[in-house]
Amino acid sequence: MIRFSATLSILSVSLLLFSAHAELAVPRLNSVYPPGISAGSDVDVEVAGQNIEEPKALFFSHPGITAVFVPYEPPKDLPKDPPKDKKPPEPPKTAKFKVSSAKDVPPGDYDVRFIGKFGISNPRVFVVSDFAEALEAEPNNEKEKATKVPFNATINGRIGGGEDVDWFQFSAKSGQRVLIECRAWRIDSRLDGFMWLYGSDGKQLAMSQDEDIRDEKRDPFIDFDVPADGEYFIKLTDFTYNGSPDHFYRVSIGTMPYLDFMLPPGGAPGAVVNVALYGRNLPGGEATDQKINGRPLQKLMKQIQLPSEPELSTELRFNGLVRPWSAVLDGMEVRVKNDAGSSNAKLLRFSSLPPVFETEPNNEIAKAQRLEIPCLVSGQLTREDMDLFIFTAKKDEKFVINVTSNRLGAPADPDVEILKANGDVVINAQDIGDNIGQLRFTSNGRDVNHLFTAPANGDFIVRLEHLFRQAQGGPHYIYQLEIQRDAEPDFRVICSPPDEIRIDSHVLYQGGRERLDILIFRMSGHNESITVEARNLPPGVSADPIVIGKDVKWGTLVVTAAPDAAIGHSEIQVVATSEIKGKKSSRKARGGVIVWDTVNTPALARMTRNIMLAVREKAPFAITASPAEISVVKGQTFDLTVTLKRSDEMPNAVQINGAGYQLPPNMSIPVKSIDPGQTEAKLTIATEKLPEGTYSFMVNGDGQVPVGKEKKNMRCVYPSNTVKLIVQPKPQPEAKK
Ligand SMILES: [Ca+2]
Ligand SMILES: [Ca+2]
Ligand SMILES: [Ca+2]
Ligand SMILES: [Ca+2]
Repeated sequence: MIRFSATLSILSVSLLLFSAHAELAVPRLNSVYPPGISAGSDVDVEVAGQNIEEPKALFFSHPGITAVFVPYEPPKDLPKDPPKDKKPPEPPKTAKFKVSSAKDVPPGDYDVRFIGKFGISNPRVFVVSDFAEALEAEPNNEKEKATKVPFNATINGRIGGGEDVDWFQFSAKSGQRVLIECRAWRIDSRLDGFMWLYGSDGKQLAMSQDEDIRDEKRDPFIDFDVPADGEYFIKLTDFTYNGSPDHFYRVSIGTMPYLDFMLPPGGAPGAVVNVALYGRNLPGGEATDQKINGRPLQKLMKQIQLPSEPELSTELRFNGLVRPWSAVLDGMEVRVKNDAGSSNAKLLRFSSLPPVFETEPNNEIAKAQRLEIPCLVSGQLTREDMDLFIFTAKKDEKFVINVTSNRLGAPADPDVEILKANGDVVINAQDIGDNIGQLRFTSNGRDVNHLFTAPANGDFIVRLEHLFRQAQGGPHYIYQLEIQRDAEPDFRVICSPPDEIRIDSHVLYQGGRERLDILIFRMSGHNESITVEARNLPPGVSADPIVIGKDVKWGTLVVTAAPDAAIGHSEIQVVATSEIKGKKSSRKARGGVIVWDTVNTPALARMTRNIMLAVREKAPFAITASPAEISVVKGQTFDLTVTLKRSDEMPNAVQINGAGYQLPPNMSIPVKSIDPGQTEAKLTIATEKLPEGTYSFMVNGDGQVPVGKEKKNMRCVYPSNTVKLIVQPKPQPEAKK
């Protein structure tokens, strides 16, 4: 039961009403170690997770990365005398693969998924770099046993159990600006890193717990000027002294470039944009007086051509981390490269509004910057800064005021007030409360998107500041402020596996059905119905298009596999089409997944780089609802016949219900049981409370399936086919006076 309520209290109540989606075992990928590779090389990786029996392949989101399964061979040199005080650890369920990356794979984060007996897994990040790569070597818990690592390289390691500490030693030269960046939390690890830097004399030179990436405040970063030629030492551990194979990390050490932010952080599709990149070790970068945490920034101008193709300019192509609240943006990534290698990625956002830069001073009403609407202002919120803008409105004109800052990766918490010209506050705009995915893809955030209706003719002022401006702020607190009249409605779409609180993937059984859950961002008042269809489905798999009704933000596309559909996996496309100002427009769905399980708080989730579907053997049961298309006058009831097809191993009852997913507004599905020996149930459904319109819905089949040799019952919930329902208006009665 998904509800789009804004308050947490209702959210937690509604939680009691839905449970995790139940299905047969699907592979669950927890870690791939090492979690990265240098382009043009190969490496043996260890894959750990659950239900990873009979490994077949790894699938990467870039075709230049491939893997071959390496069958298990027992170690030849088992220790003869294991320590008596320690029990030997349970042998982990792991699989080995040899992974290769082609030379031309661009540096970035890619998705890797495991494929085995039970289908395809969730993704994990797999990084391709243009640095040398190395592995930590235990024991390295003391400075004296530090792993010696190359310079301008990335070290892959894990913080294991038992308060593991990892020490590294590297050589650096006087005058070098050395950046030490740990990436863990941002590449799906559980590590909350804590990092120190020491000279060879044991003197602590720097320490970092987490850097200014506000929502990803878990990965340490050290930037230091090498005082003298010599050996330097890094100590890394988990902040809470946790550890496990899931606490993997990558630490890069060297003079590679690092991008902090860029201005403007976007441009119009098809345009050539002159962007000022700010960062460290930038190739040809010039010094500036701007600093972050006391460290000076360089500036580098770069001309960037933005794509003009409509399909590209409504996509987000970014081989870095994208959390749910940023998944609505469109854009591309920007990196720079110096002799040591490539930088991190920053998002360059697409927007076709006329660009403007903020002009300081603009901290008071008398100095508010005059704006012509529509426009997109790029600006910065330094400490104690306030940015005021003034524009003219007519009574009842509607403006969308959209501030994008946190969603661009800036640490700001933008706060917006709209004032009258005399300074009286008209509106204090709220943070974006739109949560399209509830716990599984929690999309509300700190940025602001406000629909403002002018209460009178005259000038109005937007006052923008960082919520904690007294204590925080800086050049990297960048933002984009968009103001437009009658903004064009639009929508973006996320496709997610069905489980709402646990790691999950799209796995379908021959002769069975499964859900692809569709979550909708409706922007600038978009409320039209949306048709969603799947393309590039594997042979033998089909999906009827669904209609997501006006204003509805959630739908379920059902994929059905023929009994003889080929076992395998493929990348699929999910496309949503709707009207924007009377014109049909299509948007490709983006993938969204849970990174780690949750119980009753928002799951750590992220966008994926593709949507994958696997087919495997024989569904335990499947239900079919008929008729598949119904037209009814509002107020009438209609009948639905649900037929059940069981596999030979499945003799049990199946309950038919409408729980755990979004039904058309005010519709309810009566609960019925199809008992052992029976194959059919009849449902009568009322339409009195349904708004007129076209809807798609499905019913659930919920049954206990005997699994394995012991025939242990396992609860499985599978959807029926999609039923299309058209609710016609009631005939108008004679008007009564
Ligand atoms: Ca370690
Ligand atoms: Ca260690
Ligand atoms: Ca400013
Ligand atoms: Ca200002």
